[in-house]
Amino acid sequence: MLEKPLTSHIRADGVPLTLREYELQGGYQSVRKALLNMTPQAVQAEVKTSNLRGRGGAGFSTGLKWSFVPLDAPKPKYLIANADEMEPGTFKDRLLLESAPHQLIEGMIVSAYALQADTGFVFLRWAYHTAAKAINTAIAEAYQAGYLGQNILGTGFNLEMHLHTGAGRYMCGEETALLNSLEGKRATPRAKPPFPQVSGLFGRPTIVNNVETLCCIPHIITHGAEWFQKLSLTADAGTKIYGVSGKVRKPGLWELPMGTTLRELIEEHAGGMQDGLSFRGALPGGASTDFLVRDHLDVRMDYPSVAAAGSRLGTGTVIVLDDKTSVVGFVRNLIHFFAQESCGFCTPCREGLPWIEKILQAMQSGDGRKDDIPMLELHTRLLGPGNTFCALAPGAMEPLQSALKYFREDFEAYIREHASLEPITV
Ligand code: L3W
Repeated sequence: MLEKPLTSHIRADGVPLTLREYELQGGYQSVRKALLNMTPQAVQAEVKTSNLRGRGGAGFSTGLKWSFVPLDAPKPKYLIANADEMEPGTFKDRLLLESAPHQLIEGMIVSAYALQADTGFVFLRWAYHTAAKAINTAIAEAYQAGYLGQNILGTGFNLEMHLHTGAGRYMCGEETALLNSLEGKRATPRAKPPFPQVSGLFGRPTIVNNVETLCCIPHIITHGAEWFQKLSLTADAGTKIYGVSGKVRKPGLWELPMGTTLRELIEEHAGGMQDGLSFRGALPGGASTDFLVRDHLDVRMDYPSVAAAGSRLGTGTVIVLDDKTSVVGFVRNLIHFFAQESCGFCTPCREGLPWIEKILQAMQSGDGRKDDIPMLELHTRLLGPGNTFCALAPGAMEPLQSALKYFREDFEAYIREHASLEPITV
């Protein structure tokens, strides 16, 4: 049976399969199995048993999230694929969207059936033009084949599906900001509770799942929860599409068993560091995670193991820091991104991130002051969990606080030696 289910239908040239080609390779089997032979409750139970956790960054149990949707609530009910992939260093959903669009549509049909949702949206990052074409074509083909629309496979189940491209804001990856955006409002997050499962799009029950999460669903339903669990090396089930970027020999994406070590990812799959460089640290799951360092190379890349090492698996797409890149510049670059992408709704995030960027910029320009480090540390707390409206600013503080912990001497050297450390590549 498939060891790499999510990428098994992806051709070497990346061109997506047509619906017919996809069906010939076993595609849409799970739609037949679920709609013709299973109750929505049974589909939900299988997903819950599979231990699938959300692949967008938070790792929340998918089965548990689904269970909060009132099955008997009147329609409309919505299912949204969060395809607003903008986390720095993260490009895993892009692969699935561009090269395996029918897998996502299949996952959405089965998930919508399990939730008794009647409308699906793919909320797509604006810049993903190739993905937009692929998804539009796949949706049209699925309508034509009777997998979408009214009375699907003669079962009486109806599902309409739409592609919605965002305006290119990181904030829209946060599920409630995404909902506001989809409603035509400014993309600021909403207070939770109520969670979208109960009151989401236009106040109706709504599930927002990441693309990779939804792409696991057809395989769980076709092959079973137990099979899915066994794909993993650890208690967190399934495979994971890991990525590595930074100054490694072969940056890229690989579908591997959940729990593959950081060392295997970097040394084996990414081919190790480029000539003349050595590994200094890595952000394991996109930019809004804490650094792991050399001592952590044997950490298994699953949710609890990375958490035990003081970070988060996040999106599982690793950004590597080498010994010739300025740590201060590396972190400043990330803070610049988060400052630019702040929605401006809450003060710590709106005012704090540009302030931090200014301090780091001053350090790099040779104007660093002795009290900059305590000031940065204070800000990691002021913008930390509990002090902001959503996870954007606390996420942005993760690389900064862990850089101050592991690479403090670099910040001190900038202040001591002023600009003499420049120019260093970022
Ligand atoms: C019901 C509760 N539902 C949580 C649900 C919630 C959501 C999911 C996760 O941010 C992270 C963030 C980024 N009753 C619930 C509940 N839920 N408690 O579970 O919720 P949450 O709040 O833990 O996280 P989030 O707001 O979804 C995601 C981090 O991921 N990240 C960013 C990734 C960004 C992308 C992108 O490019 N679009 O992937 C990377 O690490 O910092 O911490 O559905 O409703 N009691």
